[in-house]
Amino acid sequence: MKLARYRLPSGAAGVGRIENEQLWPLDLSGGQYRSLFEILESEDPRQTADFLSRPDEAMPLVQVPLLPPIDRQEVWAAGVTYTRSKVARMEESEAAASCYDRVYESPRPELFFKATPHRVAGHGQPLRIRVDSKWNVPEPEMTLVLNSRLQLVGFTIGNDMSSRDIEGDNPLYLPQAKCYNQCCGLGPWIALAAGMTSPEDAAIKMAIGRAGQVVFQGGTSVTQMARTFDDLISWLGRDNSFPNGAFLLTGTGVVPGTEFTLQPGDNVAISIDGIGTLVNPIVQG
Ligand code: DO4
Ligand code: MG
Repeated sequence: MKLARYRLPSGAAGVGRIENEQLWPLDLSGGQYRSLFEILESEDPRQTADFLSRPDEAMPLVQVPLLPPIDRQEVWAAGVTYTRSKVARMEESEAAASCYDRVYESPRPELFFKATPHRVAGHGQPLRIRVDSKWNVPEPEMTLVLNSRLQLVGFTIGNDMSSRDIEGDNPLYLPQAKCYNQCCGLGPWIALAAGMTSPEDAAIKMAIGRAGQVVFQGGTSVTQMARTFDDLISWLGRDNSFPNGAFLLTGTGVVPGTEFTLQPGDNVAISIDGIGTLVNPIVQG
């Protein structure tokens, strides 16, 4: 089952279930479940969403303004979990090359804080290139949806926008290369884990469009990831609590060549098997 957040005509946010290209609103007026967060916190989110579904009020999905599928959660990310990312980091930063080599091999993964909900863009909403950066890429990442008990309750698509020149200049600049306004794409919705085959072998594809042409396309598979979902979650939860739940991007296995940089006006489409396709236009300034 897939759950989306969307904009109601009143301007408030609603939660809906996606079925056959339609959105079935969930009734959040009963008091017990008033938000996506509360549904994800429930004992069985799929059963809860089923109970709240209003199929008689179904709307064609194309007419629904989707919002990012996040309301209160923190967003974290793992890095250097695929060989392709390790090689790309070593190319962009001579000074720190051995750090990336070591983190790829060591038991402790690289985990970093990525975003708060207001820095996240949903399907169709713009993602940003930092105004002080000249070398930027999108990173297509399988993203885990965790409740406050760090249970894996769903999956979504993440775009970990990255400023390669800032990070490459000095690894201590990583938080600035990664975390700024509209730095993270999430969506188009959450595929609930219950009843779904765990996407441990899902294909991840990315295409970047510019002026009607595809200027980059690439892909990978979650099978290429050097770590498991459970391992990343257990490191995230070490002496760290998430009262509002968390999203965890699991790292990129797709990095365009060093000559490529995103430009304002580009369109980034990321597809992951079993979840869907997240599309975002790119802006700067
Ligand atoms: O070490 C920098 C971040 C790497 C990253 O974001 C990734 O591998 O996806
Ligand atoms: Mg990344």
